[in-house]
Amino acid sequence: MSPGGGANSQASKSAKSERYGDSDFVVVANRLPVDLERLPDGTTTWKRSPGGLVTALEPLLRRRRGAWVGWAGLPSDRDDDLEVDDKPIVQDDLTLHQVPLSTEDIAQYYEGFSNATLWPLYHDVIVKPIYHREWWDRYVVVNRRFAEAAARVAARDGTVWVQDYQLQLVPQMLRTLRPDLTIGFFLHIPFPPVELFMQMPWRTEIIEGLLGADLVGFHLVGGAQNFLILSRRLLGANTSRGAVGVRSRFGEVQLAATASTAEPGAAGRRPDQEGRRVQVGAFPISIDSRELDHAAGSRSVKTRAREIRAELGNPRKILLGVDRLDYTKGIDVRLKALSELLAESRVKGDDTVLIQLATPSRERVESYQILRNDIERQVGHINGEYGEVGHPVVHYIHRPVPRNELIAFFVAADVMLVTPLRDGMNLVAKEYVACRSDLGGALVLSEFTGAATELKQAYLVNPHDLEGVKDSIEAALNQPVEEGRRRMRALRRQVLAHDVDRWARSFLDALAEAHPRNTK
Ligand code: GDG
Repeated sequence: MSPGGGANSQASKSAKSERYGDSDFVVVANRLPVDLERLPDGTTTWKRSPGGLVTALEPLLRRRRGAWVGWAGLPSDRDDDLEVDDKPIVQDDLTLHQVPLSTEDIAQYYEGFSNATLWPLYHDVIVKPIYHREWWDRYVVVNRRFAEAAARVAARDGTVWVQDYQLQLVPQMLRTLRPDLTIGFFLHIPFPPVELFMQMPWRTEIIEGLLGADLVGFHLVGGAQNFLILSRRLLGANTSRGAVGVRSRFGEVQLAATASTAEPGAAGRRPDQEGRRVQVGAFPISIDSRELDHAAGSRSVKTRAREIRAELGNPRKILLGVDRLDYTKGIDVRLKALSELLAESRVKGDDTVLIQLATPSRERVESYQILRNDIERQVGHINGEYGEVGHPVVHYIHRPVPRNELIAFFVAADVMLVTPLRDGMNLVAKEYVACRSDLGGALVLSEFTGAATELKQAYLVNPHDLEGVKDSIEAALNQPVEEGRRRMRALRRQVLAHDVDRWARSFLDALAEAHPRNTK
């Protein structure tokens, strides 16, 4: 075991690279699929936090002696106590390896570089990215800690799948430690246009970090395309690409013998990287559609959906928004649109309500605090102008709701509002569709979500065009029943056929093919 960075990290590296773990398949993500929670008496307990990713990967993890490497969600007790524990936690047959983060790591690697630098930069600079050298340094240190943990866990010639923007340096670091591994990387958020990415002071290091993988996956072809251009421009790599519209295996980067592919901080060229080929693909993520379809059809959910409508005073129409409270999600856009529709009497406050579920998110990051104030001011304004005592127009809930309650909201809602300014995919849009086996409801969906490329029969809107958003909300509220059914039928065909299992399989199949061992 060794600390995540610092002087003895290099020395311990070579020793580590000789050790193999016993997991043939390893997922590396910032968070584990369980949360460590502190109880009032000071002790801790594990709470399962099932997301789409773990649902999709669980069968694979079980079949292939799999393991998950990630942070458990609580800061480690002491900043000097950052040893990665060799003893895994086994939870419901899942083998979990904890990567500890200190309070400083959380402030600089997670809240800082991940969520105040990368997140805004990759989402079209909706807020200004902050570039701090200390944050970057900590990002490198923590990425190395994750890479070392994965290197220890993975079996000889195993497969490691690294997830998301917090861990973009891991593929390269892991390849240095364990050249025998097949390494995949998937980015869950958009990969930005070249002009924006070029702002990043550590742009070359990030591209090099990603190119340590055998396969780099994005939601959309556009992201894959941006990545190919940057690999060429920043590293002089040769690139070739498939036809636009091809879903996976979009293109290829060949690392030229002359390009420097040194690990950040390491000196000299890396001969083992020369001439390597890296596959680049588009793999739009999805949801467990059948499970949701089934849950939404249950008697208890249907009853709860009717209760929700009754509790709201049986309004003619229910609008719904479900988002993490994030400035990318365009919650302000839909509130402004609703406010103007009410002012113009195109929507009546006495027969229409909006439920906005806004899960708390990144509350220590300043831009999120500003956003929360802004959203709550808008909600107050609408209710003050158009609500009545006991009948607010906007029902705003700033806490997570249980999964089954969320499904009941989806079933109850006449119009689902998904209006992000930028979103890698947006699973909420797909979840709403999966829940509507009654073919009821309507989806208003921003063109700036990944989901819009698949959900073409939604009411697609440009969130920057307020009049357009208003017109679409009005059209969705007043859609003829037959038109609504026709649209929903087509949307459901797409979402049910392309589920998260298909996504995971297509990525892992492409990854298996991408490794040179399998293509020679
Ligand atoms: C990132 C990318 C990409 C929300 N509120 C509650 C709740 N949720 C669930 C939703 C959905 C998930 O959280 C949110 O997923 P999204 O895809 O909408 O958004 P991000 O969190 O930003 O996810 C995104 C995704 O990664 C996957 O690649 O699609 O573009 O930004 O599943 O249902 N769940 C419960 N209570 C809530 O109050 N139970």
